[in-house]
Amino acid sequence: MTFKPRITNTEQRITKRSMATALKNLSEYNQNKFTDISQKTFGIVVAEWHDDITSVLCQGAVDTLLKHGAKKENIYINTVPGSFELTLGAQFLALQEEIDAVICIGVVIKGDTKHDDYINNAVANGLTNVALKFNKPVSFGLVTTNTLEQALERAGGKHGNKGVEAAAAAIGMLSF
Ligand code: RBF
Repeated sequence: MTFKPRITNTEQRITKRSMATALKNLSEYNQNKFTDISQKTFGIVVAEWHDDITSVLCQGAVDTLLKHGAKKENIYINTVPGSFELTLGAQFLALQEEIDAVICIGVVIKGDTKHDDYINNAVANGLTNVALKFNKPVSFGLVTTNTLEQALERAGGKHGNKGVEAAAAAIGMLSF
């Protein structure tokens, strides 16, 4: 069986798309190609470490899903102790047939030791594996910063809200 991809206007996508960058700080994304998500079900996994920040990221993700037509009753939010546990949390959700996409949210702040490297790499690899294993979008809303201030800037501050972008990425992949 051959798979014929739908051709999209790449140029338009590239010029219109602008996640937070040094030049453009607010969370923006190309919603032109978003599919109808009114019947889609989302699972959000949120780490409890730095929960004052992860809760803001989670709210950003939920608001974005609702803004684009998801139904409140089709959004499931689960917490895990820390970001390291996001991978298994994502797998638990991806296993559920009714869940169409998983959004993972955490904040890892660099400390005196290399814990952040281990956690961040494990989460990046782990979430990639879950997405490929279950053939479902699993988005990486992990804020990895050197300082608390930098994390706050990415949770509704001058660098936007990475929860918004994680939700937009999940919708974007459902629209693939
Ligand atoms: N979890 C986070 O989500 N963010 C952190 O910044 C974070 N820092 C940690 C620092 C150290 C030294 C350790 C041991 C754990 C940290 N965790 C953090 C928790 C980690 O993600 C996980 O929940 C625990 O290691 C238990 O598996």
